[in-house]
Amino acid sequence: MTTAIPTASTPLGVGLPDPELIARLANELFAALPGHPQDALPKAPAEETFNASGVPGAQVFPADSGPFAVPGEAQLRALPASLAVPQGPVGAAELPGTPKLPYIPGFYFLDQGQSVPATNPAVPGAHAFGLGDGVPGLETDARPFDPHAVRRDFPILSEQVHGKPLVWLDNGATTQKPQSVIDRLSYYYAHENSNIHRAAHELAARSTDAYEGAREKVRRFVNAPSPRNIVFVRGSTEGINLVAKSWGHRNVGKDDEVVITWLEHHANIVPWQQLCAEKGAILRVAPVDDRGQVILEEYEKLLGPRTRIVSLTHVSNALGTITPAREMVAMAHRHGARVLVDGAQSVPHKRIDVQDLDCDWFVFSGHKMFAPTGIGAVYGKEDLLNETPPWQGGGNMIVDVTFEKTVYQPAPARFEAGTGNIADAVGLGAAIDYLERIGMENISRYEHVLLEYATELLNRVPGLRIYGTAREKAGVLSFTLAGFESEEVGKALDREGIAVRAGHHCAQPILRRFGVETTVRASLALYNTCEDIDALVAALLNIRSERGG
Ligand code: C6P
Repeated sequence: MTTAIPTASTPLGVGLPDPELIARLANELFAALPGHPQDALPKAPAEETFNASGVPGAQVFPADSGPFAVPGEAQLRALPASLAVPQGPVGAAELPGTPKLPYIPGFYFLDQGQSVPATNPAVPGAHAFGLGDGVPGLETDARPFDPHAVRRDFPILSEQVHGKPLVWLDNGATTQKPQSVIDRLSYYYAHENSNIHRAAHELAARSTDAYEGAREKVRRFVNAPSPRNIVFVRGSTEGINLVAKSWGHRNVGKDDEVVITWLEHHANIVPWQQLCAEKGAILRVAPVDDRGQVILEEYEKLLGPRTRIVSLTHVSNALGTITPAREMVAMAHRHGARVLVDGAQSVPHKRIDVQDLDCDWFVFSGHKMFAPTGIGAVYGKEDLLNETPPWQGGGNMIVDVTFEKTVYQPAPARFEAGTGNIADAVGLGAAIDYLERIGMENISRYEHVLLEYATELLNRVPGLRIYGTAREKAGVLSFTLAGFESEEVGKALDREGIAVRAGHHCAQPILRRFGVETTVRASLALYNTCEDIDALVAALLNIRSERGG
C-alpha cells in the first residue's frame, strides 16, 4: 500500500520554515512507507512480558519458557520495490526521495511453522529461580519476539523526559535494566548480603553461592570451558588494563610490538600506549577502509616476530563495524602473538563463543548488556591466567602470606584482590538469564532488521551523513547533520525525549580518520522499535526546519 505524498505550497528549504508542515510531511512519509518490519512479527499477548525475575517467589514469571521466533534470513522477504516511497513534487529539494539502498523496508513474513531452537540449556539450580531454561516439549511451540513486550520489562522506558516519552537510543553508552535485574539486586541485599569466601555463616554461604553462580552464568554465556577462566572486574576498561599491566608488563619488552586497529575505543588504546612508553615497545595500528572495515592485508603486514599481542575490538562503538575477529585472531596466532578481544559492544548483540574465537582474553562490561554498572568480566585461557602475575595484591587472592613472601591463589581469585562487586555480579547473572531467555540469535536478527530500517530512513534525511557502512555491522548509527554541531543536535533531540550520544564517543582516532571530531550516535538494543526510529527521524527533520533548512 502506498500513499501519495501531498504537494506542499511552501517548498521546504526554500520558503519559510513551517514545523507543522514538516511534522505532517514526516507523518506522511512514514505512512507512505510499506510498514514497520517489526509489525509483521507475531504479537505477544498485551499483558505478557519476557521477564524472568530471577527472584524466588517473585510474581513476574513468564508463562512458559518456549523459544522465541523472529524472522531469519530464510524466513524474510521484502515486498516488491513498487512499495518504495514514490518520488513526488513535494519539497523535492528536501523531502527524502526513493531509497538509495538495495534494501527496501517492507513487510516481512514469518513462517509460523518454524521455530528457533531453544538457546538456554538446562542449568543446574536454574529452577530454584524459575529461570528460562529449556523446557522439554516446547521446542516446536515458537513464541513471538515482540519488542513491545520486551519494553514492558524495562520500567525506565515508561519515563517521560521533558514531558515526552523517553526514546532511549544511547545503548552504546549504557543499557537500561529489566525488572528481573532490579529485583535480583534487591533480593540479594534483602536476603543474601555478606562478604564471600570468608565465613562459616549462612549468609556467607548464600552470597558466595550467588556470586559463584553468576560466574558460572558468565562462563556459559561466553562458552568458556570453566568458571576458572572468568575473572570479575569493573568492566572492559579494567579488563584491558588488567591484561596490559599484568601479562603485558611481564611479556612486552623493548622493541616488541603491540598491534591494535583504528577502530579502537580509548580504553583499548591508552593502556597499550602506556605499556609501550614504559617498555620502549612500538604500537602499530591496522587501518580501515572507507566503510570502516579493517583492511586485512594491511593488518597481516603488521604482524611479525616482534608482535607480542594484538588487541582488537569485536564491534566498533563509534561506527558499528563488526570485525572479523575470529580470522584476525587466527592470523595473529600464526605469528605467535596473543590476542585480546574487546567485547564491550558485542556482548549485548551477538552470541559469544570464546572457544570458537580462540582469543586469549575476551573482556566486556555488564552495564552494556542490561546488567548493573561496575561489573564486567575478563575471560582468559586458564594456563595464561595462571602464569600471569596478579596486578593487585590484597585479601581473597592469596593462599598464604608471611612477611617474607606471599603464595597466590590460582585464577580467577589471583586477579580478584579485595572485596569485589558481589551484588552487581549477581545482577550480571540475572541479566544473562534474561538475554538467554530471549535468545541471542533472536536479538541479533531483530536488531539487524531494525538497523536496516533505521539506515534506510536516516539516509533520507537531507544533509545527514552516516559514518560506518561496514558489510558486517551492529546497531550503531553515527551521523552528522550538515550545518549543525553534533552537540546541538544531541540537545535538540533531548528536548524531544530522545537520548543519543553526541561527541567523540571516546574513539577520537577513528572519527578523525573520517575527517570529523564528533558525530551524533544512535545505538540500538533489543527494546528499540521502528517507532523509536520514526521519532528520531521526525525530530531530525524538525531540527532542520526550525533552522529554515
Ligand atoms: N563505550 C560508549 O559510549 P567501560 O567504560 O569500561 O564499561 O567500557 C569501555 C569501552 C571499551 N571498549 C568499547 C568498544 C567501548 O565501547 C567502551 C565503552 C561507551 O561508546 C562509553 S565511552
